[in-house]
Amino acid sequence: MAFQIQLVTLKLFALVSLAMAAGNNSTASGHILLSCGESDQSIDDSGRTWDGDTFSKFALVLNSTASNQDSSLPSTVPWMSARIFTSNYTYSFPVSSSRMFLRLYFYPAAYENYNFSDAYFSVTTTNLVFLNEFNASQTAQAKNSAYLTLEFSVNISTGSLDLTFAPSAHQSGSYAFVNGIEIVPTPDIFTAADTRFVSGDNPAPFSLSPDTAFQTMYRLNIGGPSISPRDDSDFYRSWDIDRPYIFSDSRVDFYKDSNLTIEYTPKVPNYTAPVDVYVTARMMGPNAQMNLKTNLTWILPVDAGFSYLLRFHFCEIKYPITKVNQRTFFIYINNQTAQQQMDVILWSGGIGRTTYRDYVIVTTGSGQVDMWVALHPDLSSRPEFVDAILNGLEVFKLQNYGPNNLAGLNPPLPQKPDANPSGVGAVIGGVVGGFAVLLIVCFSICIICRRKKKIRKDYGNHTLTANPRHTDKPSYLTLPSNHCRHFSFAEVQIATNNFNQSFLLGKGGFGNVYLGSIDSGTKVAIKRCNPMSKQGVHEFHTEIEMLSKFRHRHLVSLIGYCQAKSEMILVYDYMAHGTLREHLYNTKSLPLLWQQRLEICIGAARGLHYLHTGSEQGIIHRDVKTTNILLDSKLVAKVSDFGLSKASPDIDNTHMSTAVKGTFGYLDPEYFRLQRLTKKSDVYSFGVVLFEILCARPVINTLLPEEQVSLRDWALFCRKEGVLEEIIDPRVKEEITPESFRKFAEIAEQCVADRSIDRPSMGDVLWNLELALQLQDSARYNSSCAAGASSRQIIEVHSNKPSTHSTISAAAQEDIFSAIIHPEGR
Ligand SMILES: *[C@@H]1O[C@H](CO)[C@@H](O)[C@H](O)[C@H]1NC(C)=O
Ligand SMILES: *[C@@H]1O[C@H](CO)[C@@H](O)[C@H](O)[C@H]1NC(C)=O
Ligand SMILES: *[C@@H]1O[C@H](CO)[C@@H](O)[C@H](O)[C@H]1NC(C)=O
Ligand SMILES: *[C@@H]1O[C@H](CO)[C@@H](O)[C@H](O)[C@H]1NC(C)=O
Ligand SMILES: *[C@@H]1O[C@H](CO)[C@@H](O)[C@H](O)[C@H]1NC(C)=O
Ligand SMILES: *[C@@H]1O[C@H](CO)[C@@H](O)[C@H](O)[C@H]1NC(C)=O
Ligand SMILES: *[C@@H]1O[C@H](CO)[C@@H](O)[C@H](O)[C@H]1NC(C)=O
Ligand SMILES: *[C@@H]1O[C@H](CO)[C@@H](O)[C@H](O)[C@H]1NC(C)=O
Ligand SMILES: *[C@@H]1O[C@H](CO)[C@@H](O)[C@H](O)[C@H]1NC(C)=O
Ligand SMILES: *[C@@H]1O[C@H](CO)[C@@H](O)[C@H](O)[C@H]1NC(C)=O
Ligand SMILES: CC(=O)N[C@H]1CO[C@H](CO)[C@@H](O)[C@@H]1O
Repeated sequence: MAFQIQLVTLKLFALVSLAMAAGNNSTASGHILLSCGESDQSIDDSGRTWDGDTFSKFALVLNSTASNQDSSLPSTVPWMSARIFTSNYTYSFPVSSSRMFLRLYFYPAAYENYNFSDAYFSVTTTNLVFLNEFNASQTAQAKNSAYLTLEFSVNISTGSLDLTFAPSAHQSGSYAFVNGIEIVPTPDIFTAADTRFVSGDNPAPFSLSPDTAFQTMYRLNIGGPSISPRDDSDFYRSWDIDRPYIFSDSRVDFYKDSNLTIEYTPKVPNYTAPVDVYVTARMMGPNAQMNLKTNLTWILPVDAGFSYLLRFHFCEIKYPITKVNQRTFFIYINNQTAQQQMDVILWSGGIGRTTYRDYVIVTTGSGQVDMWVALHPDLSSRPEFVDAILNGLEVFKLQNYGPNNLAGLNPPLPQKPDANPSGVGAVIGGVVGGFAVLLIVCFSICIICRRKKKIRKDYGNHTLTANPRHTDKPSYLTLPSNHCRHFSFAEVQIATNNFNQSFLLGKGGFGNVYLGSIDSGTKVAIKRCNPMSKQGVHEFHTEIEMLSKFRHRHLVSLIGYCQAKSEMILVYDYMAHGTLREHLYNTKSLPLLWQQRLEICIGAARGLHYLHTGSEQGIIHRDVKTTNILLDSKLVAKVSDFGLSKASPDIDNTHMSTAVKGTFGYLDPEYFRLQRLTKKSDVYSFGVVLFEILCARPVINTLLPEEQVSLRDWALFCRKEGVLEEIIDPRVKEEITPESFRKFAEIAEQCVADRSIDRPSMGDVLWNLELALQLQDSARYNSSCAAGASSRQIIEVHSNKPSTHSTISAAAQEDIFSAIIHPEGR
């Protein structure tokens, strides 16, 4: 028997090679399209050519034709002919080592003497189960379809894909069948992406193993028509309509503005998804108040006990949304926050440009469960529009490890949901459930590593109550006006207990900053400008104008001002943790962890990126330094001090000549030399900030030997000599991973390049800092998983109640965290 199977395999190998040589040149590229049970080439209704696989002289396998043709079949090829297997049979496809789509086509019908109810089988490769005890007829019925195309993505490294069809051993008289097999080589379209693992409200970076196998569960062209394989010429994928899965009432579909062309960016190659996916989208609709009351929700049934990768495709396609912070929203998966402040423009770089985001989530239990995908406006950065958008969605099931498995249970039939589970099913369910627990344990360890619990109350109290102008929600529909709250001098006196010295937070050339309290208890920082200071009336007005125009989570918020007699007073949100510098050196505060430093850098970079891109012209801050990056009670970074800021001139003329202002040590030498100010001047200063954070020393220290006086020059020198590690802050040396360090040093170096054209944009800096954070996190994840799985306590918690782990770890995190952020109860 074994000998015979071997023989068949060899024979087919030759046959497929032959077909490849004889067929069209698409096959030469590795694309295999096989109509099973056919002897000759045939062409389907969309014009694709299928090779036959007939070699019927082997009694083991039978070719057969379906006895009836369902009217919904898209084509007779490959659906009407089938290969029937009454015992195990292996197709062996010669493939070049790569990732590939494997598509199996099934039309469950009666084939001559074979009754469809006896088709019950598994499909496996040497090390992976694709389908187990598979009932094609039941699966198709559950999908309310006459036929099925199952798509898998596998990374084959052995030069041959051996596909075994095995009739069930648990049911006598069962047989296996298949109508078509397709193999399409693909590049690595999964593991290169920046993937987040969703758990609780705290998504963590996640890396997929390059050999993980996937099954496509859904591929939806959101808000648009279905797209047939012919129209997705890269990989012949099918994109379905999303209408059957929409749960919400408020949803509108859109087609792109006619004067817009879709543009792929280097990070999103054009094979990621066809243009037709991006030209249409679904949004919530024009009614802001309605949108705040609802979620835009899709419900997608999936197999429980697996992890899923969800890929969200985005592209802004309607004017006037062209800038960051015009539309930001939450992405929820299974009622957990996968993404806050999703801003399509921020990720894509502009209207008409494509982008996507990947999230991984675990489902528990067995059988089928509903996956909930929802979008909701996120107002925390005060976007212009209260809405959300989605252009495409793909959901992939990830293989379980242990026994490598992708097979779920047969889905229940719609009419009688409790019909199926046989003894076999229950056993599989148990085993699958077991893997799920293992998976969760591994992930949860990773999550415990994350100290910081994201706190989402921000928009509830901070934004809405801190600024009385914004208490009624529809005002978010318009850009904030130029007005902001006016305080009388008496109000300010009361708030600061008449500028009581014990309320003094800090002093500077500009004047004093006091802690104040307004509106019965809201803490504010009150800056009383010294009329004699260099920061005169002009700076005072610039600051008010900038801060009332530009509002963002990572820019300090101006609550109001007071201008009376000779007084110029500004009232800001209180930043409980003061300036970033206070946490770096010459301080009694506990040192910030490396991860916190990265998060602060990312926050500040986001704020600056917003300044640079958030308006038509963009704004140059001109005084980026660690004392102008403030930290709130949750250590969220906020860029402050806009007194020197300038609108950058129009896009064609990207510099402006102006009297040099700024802070020594952070000052762009090119600006100094040429008197030309560009956004890259801010990038330079930010690069100096990055070195300051890394090394925790002043940017100019005249007490040091001459070559070390300037931090920037000294750091570049050390980097050139390959000894930068030696001058980094000893307090983070242990924690920082080599990969994260390398990335961070590389960004900082690029930022402080002599010539502005060699410096990256703030958007690139932001992107790379996120990568540095991910490199820090994933190293942690790897080491903890390797060290990990022994944590019994966690195993027990998870096997009972999967949802409790975030609470437990969060509590543990909170302890550590509050010890760090409340040194001697500032
Ligand atoms: C092969 O491709 C050519 C064009 O490249 C096409 O004209 C021809 O019909 C194809 N052959 C088959 C059998 O599909
Ligand atoms: C298999 O296919 C060939 C050609 O299509 C046909 O002649 C033959 O009768 C088929 N065999 C069976 C068992 O259906
Ligand atoms: C298929 O099997 C079912 C029961 O197993 C039977 O009722 C039905 O008549 C059979 N159909 C054919 C075409 O043999
Ligand atoms: C497969 O499902 C069909 C219902 O679609 C059912 O009639 C049949 O008995 C099932 N076969 C097996 C082997 O469970
Ligand atoms: C057929 O294949 C299945 C699954 O691959 C295996 O469990 C079974 O032992 C095989 N049967 C024979 C007779 O080789
Ligand atoms: C396939 O897996 C190997 C390791 O098993 C990996 O090196 C390679 O990059 C992977 N290829 C793709 C396209 O994912
Ligand atoms: C495209 O058309 C919209 C109005 O439909 C307009 O606001 C926008 O400025 C136009 N853009 C270009 C580049 O022509
Ligand atoms: C994708 O881009 C490549 C070059 O980058 C080009 O050759 C190819 O035709 C493009 N494909 C599509 C579908 O636009
Ligand atoms: C999400 O919440 C809704 C109710 O708000 C609930 O019906 C649904 O079951 C939840 N989904 C999941 C996957 O927990
Ligand atoms: C939207 O979904 C999230 C997550 O399930 C839920 O917390 C929130 O209450 C929902 N909001 C509305 C308005 O339904
Ligand atoms: C069937 C067919 O068109 N085959 C051609 C594929 O391409 C090679 C060269 O790349 C030709 O030699 C074949 O004739």
